[in-house]
Amino acid sequence: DQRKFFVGGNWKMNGDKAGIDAIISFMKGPLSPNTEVAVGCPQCYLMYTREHLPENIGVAAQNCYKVSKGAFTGEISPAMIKDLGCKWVILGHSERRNVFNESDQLISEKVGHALEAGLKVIACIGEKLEEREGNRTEEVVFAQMKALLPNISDWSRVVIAYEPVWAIGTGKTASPEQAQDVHAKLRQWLRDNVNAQVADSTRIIYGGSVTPANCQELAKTGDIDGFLVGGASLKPDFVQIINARD
Ligand code: G2H
Repeated sequence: DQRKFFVGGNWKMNGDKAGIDAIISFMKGPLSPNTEVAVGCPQCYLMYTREHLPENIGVAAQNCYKVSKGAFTGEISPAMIKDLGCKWVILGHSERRNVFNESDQLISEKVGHALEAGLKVIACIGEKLEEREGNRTEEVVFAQMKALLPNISDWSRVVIAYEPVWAIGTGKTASPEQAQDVHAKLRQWLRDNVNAQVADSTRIIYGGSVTPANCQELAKTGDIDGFLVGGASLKPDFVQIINARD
């Protein structure tokens, strides 16, 4: 399989040092060697987490800005993330898009700069409930992909996370059929708009209320190459999700 199963955690704005210690202790439990793992942690804990987590688990920032330094109060750059020894950044999460009004254009520029600076990127896309109900899912996710395209210089360092907004933190997971359907369309989109090699090798992971109870069925479909896990990544459940394919 040219796409190694990838499971990302997204702690969002949760945790403190004691909580991170607890997560680190269950992350030492046996993890499938067939899964690549990274955890997205709040920026103030990036260094602490990187220093304490086993080396084979990646650490991701949950956001960054589109330039390397300067007068941008409150922002952090990919160069800073790298300087702490972290290799990943999550960009375009629906909470960044919808709570903080980040546009397709800004997210695309952030992805471009993060890649140029040498980070690997988990780029998130996904439709809202009213868009799905209006049969606009394809149109929305294709537009999000199109916006990213001009700034992606190296697809081998990009993981696409498809996260239907109506499934995020709601306990409503997309069914394996619903998720697989969108993942297959995204892969076809890559084939048509980039090339066959990128379509075949790019991991497209699913996010939105993934739990130990639903991860195995989702992981069996042909085009779901892993997960981005929010709530469940704070609990030992995360290990079961990492091991979903075993
Ligand atoms: C979607 C997901 C992680 P949760 O945001 O990115 O969160 O698993 O809590 O729905």
